[in-house]
Amino acid sequence: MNDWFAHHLLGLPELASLNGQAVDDLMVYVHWLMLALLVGWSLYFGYALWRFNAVRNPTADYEGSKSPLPKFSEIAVVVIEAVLLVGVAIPIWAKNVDRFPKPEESTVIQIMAQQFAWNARYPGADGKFGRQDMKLISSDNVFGVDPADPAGKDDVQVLNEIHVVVNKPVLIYLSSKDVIHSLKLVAMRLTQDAIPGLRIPCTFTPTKIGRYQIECAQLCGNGHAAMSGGFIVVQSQQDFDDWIKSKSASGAPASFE
Ligand SMILES: [Cu+2]
Repeated sequence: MNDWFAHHLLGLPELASLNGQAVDDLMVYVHWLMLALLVGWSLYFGYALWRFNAVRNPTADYEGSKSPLPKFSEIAVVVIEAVLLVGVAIPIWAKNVDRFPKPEESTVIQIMAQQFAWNARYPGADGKFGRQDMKLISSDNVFGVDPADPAGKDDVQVLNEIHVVVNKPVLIYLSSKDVIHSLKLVAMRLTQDAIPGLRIPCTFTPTKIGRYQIECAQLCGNGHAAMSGGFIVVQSQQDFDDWIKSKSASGAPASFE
């Protein structure tokens, strides 16, 4: 019932992550409440038009309704809203900003937003990122990678096409090279600001193989719209391994002019 409501009536976009179900459920609950309020208020409006019209009430009644119903229905609405906020919304938020999957069990990616593209970096076969230093950051080394560190030799850097493995948690460390951007993955129900100087963890678990658009959710300059040229590609472990291999074999990291 909830799924039907979400996709046929509310028109929510395609859902492709495990964590996103709770977000959709919350949206459905809020809309059920709004629907109940709409119907309730409409019925009351119709009743008031009939009950208090001039024909039935030739002289005005200055005391109005004495029914306790309005007070109880208001209290009920406040209670339901409090439950939605404290019992549903805040726990979803708390879980998403506080509980992250173990790196060993995840696809770990560093994402560096910049005007106007998404750089992504993978640790490669050894599972370790090479040393990075802020002082080394330049236009063709956005992650400040130290070329002398052997752990970084097999790291893979890509631009605008970020591959992940289906049904495996993705652990992203998000940052920005220049201004505030925001990584928005609608199908994954994930939105996180990318802030220069901060490395912010965020996570989702993709559940459907496919190609999903990345959007920037902060107006970040005149090429802002171009940042929707980024994609998340969800694939099987085998396809992902082949892709990483082909990328690390190609040597020099992709860079953005
Ligand atoms: Cu942006």
